[in-house]
Amino acid sequence: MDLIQKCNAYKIKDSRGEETLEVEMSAGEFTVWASVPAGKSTGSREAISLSADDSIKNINEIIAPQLIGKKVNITTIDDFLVSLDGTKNKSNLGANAILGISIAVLKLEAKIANQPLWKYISTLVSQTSDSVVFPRLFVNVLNGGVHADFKLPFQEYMFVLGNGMNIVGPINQLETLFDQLKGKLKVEEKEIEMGDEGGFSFKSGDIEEPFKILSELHNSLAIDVAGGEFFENDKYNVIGKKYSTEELSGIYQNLVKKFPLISIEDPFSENDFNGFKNLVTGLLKDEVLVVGDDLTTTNPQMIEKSIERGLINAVLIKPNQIGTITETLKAIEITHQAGLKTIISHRSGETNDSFIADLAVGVGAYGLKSGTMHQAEREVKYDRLIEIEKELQISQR
Ligand code: 2PG
Ligand code: MG
Repeated sequence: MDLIQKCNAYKIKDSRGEETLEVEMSAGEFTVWASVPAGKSTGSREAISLSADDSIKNINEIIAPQLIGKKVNITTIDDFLVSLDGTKNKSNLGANAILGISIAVLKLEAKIANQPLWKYISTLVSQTSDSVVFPRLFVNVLNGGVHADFKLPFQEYMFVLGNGMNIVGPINQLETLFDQLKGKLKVEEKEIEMGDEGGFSFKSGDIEEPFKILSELHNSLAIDVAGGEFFENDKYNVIGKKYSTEELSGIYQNLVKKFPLISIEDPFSENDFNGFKNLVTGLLKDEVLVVGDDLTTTNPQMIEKSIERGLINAVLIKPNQIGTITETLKAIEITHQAGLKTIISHRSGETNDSFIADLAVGVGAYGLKSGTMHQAEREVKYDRLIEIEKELQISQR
């Protein structure tokens, strides 16, 4: 019952209408599905994803025939996939092919263990809390940068909701806030469009404007600057004006003073280590999260180095940046053991797989970044969180 009997990959479309892959895998009476998202603002140290066609071919012709008959075990299968690929960045088989298999194996293993996925994941990592913690929701409601043709300078403007205790409350609050935001943008007669992650986008040349709008509705905000996307010739080109690292740092300090901004992701380009370091140690101290994403790319070594050098105080976790669940969990463990926070994240091209919701609860992540409910691919993650809360209430009865 715990041997892989069937493994097959095929093409599906993601939230941007682009092709990606889904894996179907069976062992005994159980069948599971896993699909893989794709990013647009990617870090250069991310594992390499191949085209949907190539990665599907690699699964069906190379990986699957060697998996059939193997025991469902995430550690040994991830090790096997890494050595079968044989490269440092998974460019041979494709990080997307490898991740599809890895998530499917984990889901099967949880089924065989007769445990909800989040619960099973919780047994694979050391826990930072005795009770179940729900992630705070980091919800990108104003989309900019490469996700919305640079209408707004920074890539993501987020509401931060919840306090780790429950999930239905913050989700309801999000719905109300999103409606209020829509009303406000209408009153201000903004020409709105939807960005890649289901948030609004409008053209603005004023760095403070999005913060003014959002802070009138809610008192906890976060941004993902995706600083590497507008870094050219040692300068940051923010809506037509060029800033040095120090000048951009000054902008962040000012924003933190004026607005309830609690978290800044990728404030600088992925190799601007001094920028990160000065922001964390000298300027913002512990008041504000400085989150590594393109800087750290869910890579255990890069996370370790960034923590040692004091470049960050929180880490974004995206399984497809590294390619296996085992390495993803290692990245999370390293971060938590250093006393830093993790935020589990979707990608801008998402699928209907709700896996990251289970991952966030299972590892006790501080946050989950999953966009608005106005795209089905993102809504399923919130639906799954609500389901997990129910599962928990039932098990505590
Ligand atoms: C990010 C992500 C997700 P993308 O930069 O954090 O919001 O975007 O998937 O395009 O890299
Ligand atoms: Mg990011």
